[in-house]
Amino acid sequence: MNESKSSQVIQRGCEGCPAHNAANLLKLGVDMEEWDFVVALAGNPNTGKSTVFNALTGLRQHTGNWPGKTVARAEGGFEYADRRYKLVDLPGTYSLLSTSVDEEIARDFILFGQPDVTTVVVDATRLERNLNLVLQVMEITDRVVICLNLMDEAKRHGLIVDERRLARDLGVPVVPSVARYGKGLDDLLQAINDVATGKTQTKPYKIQRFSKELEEIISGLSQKVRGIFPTLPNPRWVAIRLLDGDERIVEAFEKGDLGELTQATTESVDLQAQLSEEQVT
Ligand SMILES: Nc1nc2c(ncn2[C@@H]2O[C@H](COP(=O)(O)OP(=O)(O)O)[C@@H](O)[C@H]2O)c(=O)[nH]1
Ligand SMILES: [Mg+2]
Repeated sequence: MNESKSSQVIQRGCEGCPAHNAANLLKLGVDMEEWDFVVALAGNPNTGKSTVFNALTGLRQHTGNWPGKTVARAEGGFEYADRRYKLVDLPGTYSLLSTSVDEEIARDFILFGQPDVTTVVVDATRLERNLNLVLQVMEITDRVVICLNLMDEAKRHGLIVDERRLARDLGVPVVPSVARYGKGLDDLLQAINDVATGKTQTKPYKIQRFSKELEEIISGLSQKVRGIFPTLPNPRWVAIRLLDGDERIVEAFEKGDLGELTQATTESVDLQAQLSEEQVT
């Protein structure tokens, strides 16, 4: 796998400083007052996400709904290496392309909340299908840890997964686990802590590489997006979604949702109109 140079889109603050956006998280229903770091749990349905969540948080959890949605949310907390971690269970999804409310919730949380770590729980027996989501998450954030779960099932089926090779190819930590029996979860905590604190610097493989012409257009549009929304963590990703005609992102632009979530500059309205025209033509 080749690394795409042009896709280093997330800027880190100081090493070891939290990366999350506390103001956006509050709008997304997560109050970070009592916590040092926030970890999002993503994954396809039935990969053991809830099992991991329960194992890590024990009884320190509560459930509610996502703000403005009828989708249930579980959140909880744990402490590790003297740091207080908030863990948020995202809806189980196969993709982040926002074709459903679940996907929209998961995507908005990662995009706007900028969690310190996004842990993607994957099913080791269905790696190919699961990697689709992993690659999409890695387009939005660098701060990813893979929990390679159901390793007992993989073994039972005679599947050998080379987790070291996978970690090298993906450019992020991969931790094998059998969440049902609590196996591998200490290593998972360590990996999460290392990414949260900046001890591990990830270098996620980016799948999206385009022709020179298209790269130039993306780069120009990203700069405009950045100009309008200086605090947006990933203008390149937003530019690609705009060019792709992603309805949710286009709508967010038009309605100014993106602005609200990311503190747009005051002259944004005209440029927003200009941008949405540009992406249609
Ligand atoms: N064999 C095995 N089963 C697991 C493992 N992790 C979770 N499960 C089981 O897989 C099923 C789905 O787990 P759940 O946590 O609800 O998945 P979610 O849909 O991703 O939240 C449950 O019956 C779990 O007990 C594992 O590592 N090995
Ligand atoms: Mg679940």
